[in-house]
Amino acid sequence: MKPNPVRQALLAGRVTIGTWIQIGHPTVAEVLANAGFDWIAADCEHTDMGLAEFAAVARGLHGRGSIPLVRVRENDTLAIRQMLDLGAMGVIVPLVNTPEDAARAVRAAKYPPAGVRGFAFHRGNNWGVDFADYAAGANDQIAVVVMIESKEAVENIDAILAVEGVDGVFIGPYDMSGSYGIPGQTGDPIIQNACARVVAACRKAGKAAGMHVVIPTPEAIAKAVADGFTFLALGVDTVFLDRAARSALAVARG
Ligand code: 3PY
Ligand code: MG
Repeated sequence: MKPNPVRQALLAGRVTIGTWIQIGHPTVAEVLANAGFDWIAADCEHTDMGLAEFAAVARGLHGRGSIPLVRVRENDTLAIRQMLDLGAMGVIVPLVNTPEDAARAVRAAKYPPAGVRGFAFHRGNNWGVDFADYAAGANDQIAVVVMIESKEAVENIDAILAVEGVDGVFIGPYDMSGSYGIPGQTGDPIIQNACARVVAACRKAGKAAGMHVVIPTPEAIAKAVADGFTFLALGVDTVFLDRAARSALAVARG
């Protein structure tokens, strides 16, 4: 099984730059992969994307150099297993608030004895052609990233990072702001301090800190890098489309 450069970078503290897909169509995957992102995450938590749509996205990414990741629907054994079987090289698991939540996500993503993933012929192992190679390598190559997006998760950050198999965390700034009672106010010092606490804990644990720069202005990107995040998601397909369309229209109307 080929090494997964995203997992290697997560554990080595190297920066990777990805983006986020909400439109579950392979054309979107092709266009964004051609742009050169290191990884592309399909968002199955907040969209209508299901198994068939993710498979189509993964086919769009195939051979274009962007590693397919999935933000799974929820921290559920089957939700994680099926996406890995469809060829995801890593999962981003939402709303992980405790070390028990983190351990559940890791167990779902790993083959026995480390976890409870079931063996089968599937897209990830080339429909069984690469069964032995994939079965031997998957636990070391599949990335498990847990989302820190609540006050409870911030308070448990050291224990969550101590769970073996957690390769890094990814902050969800919007949910986090909601859990602190200030929805959408991601720049508030309360959220900024929570983020700094998470980054410091990741550094200490030797694991990656990720951030979704949902609206990727040059200032927002520079801030995420300066804040010490190494696993960076820039934008969302829908946001790119919206901003580019509005800006062209504003020029034409003006
Ligand atoms: C959040 O901000 O809560 C997110 O999940 C962003 O991806
Ligand atoms: Mg969220």
